[in-house]
Amino acid sequence: MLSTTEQELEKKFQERIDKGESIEAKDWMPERYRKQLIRMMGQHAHSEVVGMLPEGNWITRAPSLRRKCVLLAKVQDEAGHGLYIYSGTETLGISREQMLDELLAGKAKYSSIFNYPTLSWADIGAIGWLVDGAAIVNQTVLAKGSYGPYARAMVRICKEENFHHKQGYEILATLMKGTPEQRAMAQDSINRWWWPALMMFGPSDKDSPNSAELLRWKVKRYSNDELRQRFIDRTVPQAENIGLTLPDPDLKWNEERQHYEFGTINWNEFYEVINGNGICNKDRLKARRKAHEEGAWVREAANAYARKKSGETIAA
Ligand code: FAQ
Repeated sequence: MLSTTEQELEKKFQERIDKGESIEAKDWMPERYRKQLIRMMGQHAHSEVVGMLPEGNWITRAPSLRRKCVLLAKVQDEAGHGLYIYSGTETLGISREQMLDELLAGKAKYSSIFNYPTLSWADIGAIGWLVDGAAIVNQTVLAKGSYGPYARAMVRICKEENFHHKQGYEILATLMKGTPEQRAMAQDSINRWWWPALMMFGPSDKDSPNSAELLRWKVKRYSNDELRQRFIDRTVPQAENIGLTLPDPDLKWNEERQHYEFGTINWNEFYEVINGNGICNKDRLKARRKAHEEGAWVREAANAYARKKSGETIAA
């Protein structure tokens, strides 16, 4: 039960949101708003970091020096995005250590998409084109969300994601101009990544328990289904341009709705993946735990250096 003062504060808070004001870290906010943001931003930060693993898998096998440099830079960008969003989440009163503990204990979610394996070089193209493409559709809107630190992080991140998207599309366009084997590799990759990319937008609106609250607080500005539709509408013509077939026989343009219709998503698969039973869930967590343990000395050294520096400042 909220006290009268809290009810009054919540009312004023909602008025600020409705007027389109940005909420900053030191502003009053309902506990639930804080919790929802910690959940969503934490999951987002974890996604960026775990998202380095499928692509990192191909750095040593990139087909040319140019491709290797570009992939290395992309993976490094994702690390930066993770750090940015962790910092943004810390403004809400949770520490990075707490967030990482939850991830490593298997309690915190990260995007379903990163539990699929990268089996061929074309998968690096598919991730850039489809996964970054979906992330851009989602994040361009999050950049207009109500929580200032998150929205501002999204502006910068989206700029980088645009490069990622283009490099993925370019990889696939190049393969599609290549030998029959290269074209088959690109098509096989899209056959595997298309449906999981659509699942990135979350469950359909009727099954999305968090959407109503997040939309009311303008953290989300569009629903999961609206953004999924936007992504499909943008992506189908891009596939046609380079001769790729999206693996959905029900995909067709609806002139009246001015949208593409599409087939049924396998929600059973989605829930299996987000509940830890996807193809790579266990491997991803194992890799993160190993990196965390092996990086302990770096954290210790950085902390010792920070202590030394702050001691010097106090002495001065
Ligand atoms: N995967 O009630 P809703 C990237 C969970 S970044 C896993 O609809 P909400 C960059 C959801 O958390 C990709 N779990 O939830 C990159 C909730 O569980 P909970 C990440 C999912 O929050 C590219 C439950 O299902 N982007 O790709 C997923 O309103 C290339 C019920 O769902 C973001 O995180 C999912 N796909 O809407 C990096 C963007 N969908 O917590 C490397 C920010 C839903 O109640 C390489 N997040 N769940 O136990 C969002 O926009 C939202 O959180 C949604 C979900 C849209 C993902």
